[in-house]
Amino acid sequence: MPHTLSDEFERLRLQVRHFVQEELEPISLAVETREQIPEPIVDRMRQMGLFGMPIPKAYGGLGLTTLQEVMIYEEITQTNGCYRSRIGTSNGIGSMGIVYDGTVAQKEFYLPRIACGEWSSAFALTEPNAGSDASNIATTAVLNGDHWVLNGNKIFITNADQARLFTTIAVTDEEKRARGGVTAFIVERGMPGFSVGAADVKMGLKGSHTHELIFKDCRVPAENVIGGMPMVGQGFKTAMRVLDKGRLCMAACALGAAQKIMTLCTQRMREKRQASTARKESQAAEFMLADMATQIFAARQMLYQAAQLRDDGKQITSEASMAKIFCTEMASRVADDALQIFEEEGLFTAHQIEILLRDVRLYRIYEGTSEIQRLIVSRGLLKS
Ligand code: COS
Repeated sequence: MPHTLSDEFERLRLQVRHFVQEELEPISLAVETREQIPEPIVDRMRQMGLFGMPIPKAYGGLGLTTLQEVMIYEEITQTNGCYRSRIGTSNGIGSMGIVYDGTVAQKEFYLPRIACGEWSSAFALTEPNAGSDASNIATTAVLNGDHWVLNGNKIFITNADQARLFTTIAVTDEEKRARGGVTAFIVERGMPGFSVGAADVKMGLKGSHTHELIFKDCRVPAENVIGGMPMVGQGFKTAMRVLDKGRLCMAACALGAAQKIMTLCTQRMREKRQASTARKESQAAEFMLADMATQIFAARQMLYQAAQLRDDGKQITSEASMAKIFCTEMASRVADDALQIFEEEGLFTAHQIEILLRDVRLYRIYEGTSEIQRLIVSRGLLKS
């Protein structure tokens, strides 16, 4: 697979690796228990440009390719997964709709603010009756003069507490729905009729919060349709394209977490060997470790190739779904085996395995369940 990585990128990768080892990992347990990333750490991420990774350089971002971006996510997920979520939701699903389909004015206004981390963004699609079945959303937007009026509720919205901008998907034509009747809007915190509900109490990614969003006669200026008037009705496609790439990033997070788990298991088994406390089931643990390495190797090839295909301008809807299925399900198996290797001690938070086990489980649900990914892959096959 041809991929050349520039010296500039390698410097960034090394910088992120040191940042993870020296600044993120030492406080990752504290972040887990306090359920909060300290703001000075977020500032460091801003300084390093991490909030602008996939945003084009013309708008103040780093302009990374997809392959480079997934490689950086692999680095960042060598520690608590919530750090990635804080950055990746904003420069990923929260803002990519503007990168893909936004007007020049929208790009010029919003992207530099997002790229430098001054503004965070979030992606508002999921609703109580429209999780996997995204085209079933009930949030409506009705044009009234020079404003759209939005009504409805969104749930499980990651980073809603931090975000200033919400890429919000709403129905603008009940008849057409996913085929010409759904529109993507830029909703800003503070717009009349918009509010953020209480944080959800959830399993995993404790330092990354999800909330309900409430739109009650929320007035959004007409110019805040992503892509302007020509894009009214085209928001479902925008959302699906955003998710295509989001799924590659999710796969990268799972891969990074699996790598981290394998590193912890390797260290653990070396320590046991040195202390000669290895019990007779150690060969079983060795086999588990070998299976981890094999699956991680396969997952990495698959993800890198899917990312490279995207960088080559190919449609990667099926490949993104396959990579997400494989990487996230692999990470769950790896985490489960790691608990066996760590035995009782794996249950203790200090060893991190139980944190990682919970976190990677979420990746099989976030940005489309494994079942939805399988549906996308099989539909693609049957269609072609
Ligand atoms: N890129 C561009 N366009 C896409 C697309 C993609 N990846 N996927 C679908 N579309 C287009 C289709 O081509 C179709 O338009 P045309 O009729 O003009 O061709 C339109 O969107 C409707 O597509 P489809 O018929 O496939 O829609 P469905 O309602 O059957 O739903 C799935 C498709 C199941 C794939 C979608 O609902 C989905 O991804 N659900 C999961 C949502 C999700 O991941 N939620 C997680 C929370 S958000 S973080």
